[in-house]
Amino acid sequence: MEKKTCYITTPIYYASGEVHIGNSYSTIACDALARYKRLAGFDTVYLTGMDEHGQKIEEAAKKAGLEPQAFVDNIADKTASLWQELNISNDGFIRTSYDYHVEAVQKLFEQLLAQDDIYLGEYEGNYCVACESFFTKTQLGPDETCPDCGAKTRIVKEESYFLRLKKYEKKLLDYIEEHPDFIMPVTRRNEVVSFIKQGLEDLCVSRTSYKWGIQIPSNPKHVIYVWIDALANYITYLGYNSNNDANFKKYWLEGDQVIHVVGKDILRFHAIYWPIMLMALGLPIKFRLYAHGWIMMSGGKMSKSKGNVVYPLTVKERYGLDPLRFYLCKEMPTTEDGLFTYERFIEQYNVYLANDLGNLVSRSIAMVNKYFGGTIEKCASTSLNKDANEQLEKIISENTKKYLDYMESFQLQNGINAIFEIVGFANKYIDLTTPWALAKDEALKNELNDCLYHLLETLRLVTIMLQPFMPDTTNTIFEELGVTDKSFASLTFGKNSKYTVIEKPIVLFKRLDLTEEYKKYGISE
Ligand code: ME8
Repeated sequence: MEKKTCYITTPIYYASGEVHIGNSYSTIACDALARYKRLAGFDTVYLTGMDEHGQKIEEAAKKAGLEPQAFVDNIADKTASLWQELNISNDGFIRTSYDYHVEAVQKLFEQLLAQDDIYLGEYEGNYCVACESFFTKTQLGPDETCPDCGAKTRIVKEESYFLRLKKYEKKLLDYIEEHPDFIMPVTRRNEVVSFIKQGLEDLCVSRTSYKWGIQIPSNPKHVIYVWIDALANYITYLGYNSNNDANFKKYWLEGDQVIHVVGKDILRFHAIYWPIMLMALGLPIKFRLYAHGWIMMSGGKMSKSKGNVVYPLTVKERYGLDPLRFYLCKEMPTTEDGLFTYERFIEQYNVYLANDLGNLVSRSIAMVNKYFGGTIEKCASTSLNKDANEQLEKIISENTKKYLDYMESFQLQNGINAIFEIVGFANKYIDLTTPWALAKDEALKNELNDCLYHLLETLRLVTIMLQPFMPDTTNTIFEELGVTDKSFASLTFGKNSKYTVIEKPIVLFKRLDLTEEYKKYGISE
């Protein structure tokens, strides 16, 4: 049977800033989702990339004394290698300055123009002459002054192209109503619905005030508004409007799942402009949108001016990559913002990774070595351990199901919590069955075997489920357990009948001492 397809995308990152742990979240979270989907048997394509056009980038390049292309080349290289350092398993890395993307966007713009979904009109707004920029009413300072330089703005009219949003307002609302899972979580969906219900204005989709963008072929003094350009990446990458659109057919038109993951700040673009663009192009909307919250610092938003920016490689160098990936996925709830402080990071690291998981691995392996010379086989369940075994197996089967359900709907925090329900109980199982006491009585060899087999099976299942979050650590645990089948097909208790474990497991997570860390790094956040 052909595998089902799944196409997962992150937003494409602006080529003007640096990736900090806050905005690294979208990519790390999507990576966990993509790894999960592959394990769940989907033919998965995971796309990320760079959003390289627009005035902001043109200005940043000028400041750096570079041509815009050279400027973005540099940032794209750095970002792509950062994703490698963070073990991101993306299949594609699109850049909006790539020729194939530019050509495909030009074609779609001209199509929308020809069919009158885009029309030439006049943009009227508050303009700052010194800054050569338009500002919306909400951006303006007191007395309609420029928010950047403080000068008085004036009302200026400029020729511009507009995308008809109003025309599609009702159709979009109907679509949202008929597809309750289109925008998740529900709170974000409600935000979108109430925004649309206030009435949509046609969207200005061209600019003449800067050059670094995709030109409109039929009127080259205009460049295409950066969001039209950027949103289209999701289909141009697949070959839409090119002479090889096999992937577009396979993963979009005939695809089983298309998932866009975005931060809450760019919800509206993805939940309104993008589906309307697709409707106007006569394409199926196809995607499901998951909007996540933000990673905040204890003092609020991360920003250079506050001096509270934390970079992922700093955390990786100090504490390893997997703990960072784990922390971010575990800390971000489905509907709210998440928090990053070193204090909390260290606390979570100690509780979940060093204590709960790390100890379970090392204790279990040590006992198999000590009592069975490193090899253990499946045996019949014994009456002495009956209650504990039943409880453990019940917790495993309930939480495995929960994990699969949560992961399917991008609830990563809940997914991790389900795994750690199992880990937590497995540690308790050791106290309930007291293997060290069983070991004292040769007549209880079977009971001891039964207990340790239960522990190793539990660890195997936990490790399979943790793979999307901690790919390196889980590989190490698999090696230590001597397990080669890492697939979801083996995600059932009792599937593995024999273990030969490593003699000396490494310490996966060394306990951290907050005071020591303060001393070393002077961490203030
Ligand atoms: O928005 N916590 O790019 P971007 C969590 N180019 N997520 C955060 C965050 C934080 N503190 N700060 C930013 C763009 N993000 C556009 C996208 S797509 C067609 C064009 C998230 O580089 C943000 O919400 O500003 C987005 O999902 C991602 O980082 C990239 O943001």
